[in-house]
Amino acid sequence: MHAAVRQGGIGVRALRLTLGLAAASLWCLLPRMALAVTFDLREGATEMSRRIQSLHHMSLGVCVVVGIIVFGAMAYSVVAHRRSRRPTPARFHENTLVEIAWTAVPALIIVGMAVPATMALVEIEDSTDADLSIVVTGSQWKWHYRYLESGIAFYSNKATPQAQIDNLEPKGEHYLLDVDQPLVLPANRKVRFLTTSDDVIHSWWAPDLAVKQDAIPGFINETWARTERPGMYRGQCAELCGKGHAFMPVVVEVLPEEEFGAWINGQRQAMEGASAAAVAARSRDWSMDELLQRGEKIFLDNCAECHQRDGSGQGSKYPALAASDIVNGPIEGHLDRVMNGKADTEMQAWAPQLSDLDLAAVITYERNSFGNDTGDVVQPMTVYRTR
Ligand SMILES: [Cu+2]
Repeated sequence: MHAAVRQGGIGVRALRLTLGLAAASLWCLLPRMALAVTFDLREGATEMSRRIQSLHHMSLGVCVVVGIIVFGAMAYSVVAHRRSRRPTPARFHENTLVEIAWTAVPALIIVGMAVPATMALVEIEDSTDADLSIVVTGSQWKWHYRYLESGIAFYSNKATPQAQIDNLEPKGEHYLLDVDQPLVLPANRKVRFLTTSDDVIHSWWAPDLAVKQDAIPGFINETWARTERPGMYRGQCAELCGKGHAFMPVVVEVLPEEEFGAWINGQRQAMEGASAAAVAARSRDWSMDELLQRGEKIFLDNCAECHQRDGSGQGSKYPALAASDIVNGPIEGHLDRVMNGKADTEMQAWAPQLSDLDLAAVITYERNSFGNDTGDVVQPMTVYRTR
């Protein structure tokens, strides 16, 4: 009798200690809650991104409550039933009620979490009734966007200057998260994304749009987003895709609907302007200086990442251009390599990506830089005829 009272007293003390510790740790954690917000899933700019965030909060809440109960019970049991207190343990087996409870309660919790999550997933997969469709193609290491309805298409290259990457300049605000031409979408419209790839597996990820879709060569994956708030949203490739993986940002600019219409018209005019400019570019001869100046920029934006700004390359995978046989050999061979790439290597075909003038400029630059001194001037017309 005496011993039972003593044991009961210790049990209550242990319980109080456990609860006290739990309360104290919660109290200590409170100031850190604000910090936790920065690590939270972001709210994003779509109804779906908010839904995903609240699903995450719900699941996290359930995990925290279950964790406190389970670890609290464990701590209590370890303290209250320690060997020094109960040298002779109780020996009982089976308790139907407890067994039903510990099966049924977790099952109910799982179903309670799975139902809303599955409903969200089904909706994410449903890209029917889209207002416009965009083919998103991953390409080492940039994204290409094609608007199916209007035919507008362009590459979206990283805009971070190579000098910032090489630590020659301080890093800008949107370091490696900036592109020359963002994907432009209308607000409040259901946009269907058809993702695929030119080479290896990439993943198009725009966190604020709650879209992360693998881009796989030979396959087309579908997803969609309806963005409510106009603005700039930034993301990146989310599937390790080679050396330039960190250098293919995703930037989405969401415009109010009427501005989007104007943007489409502007793009159409720009495409017409570009073909007129291409005709003008090849109808005259360009001087060495003009081509070198332009070529250096094209080289730094597109080639320096692999071949290095001084043309020294990086081992056999990214050959040096300085004293290279191809760069110093016949112009036709050099043109072929740059325009058509090399199979089974990361040297891609630049003919679809650069204009005649840009190709002429970069080839002229390579043939007359890094100690190469061919004296060759390659004209846009030569490139045009090679296409
Ligand atoms: Cu990647």
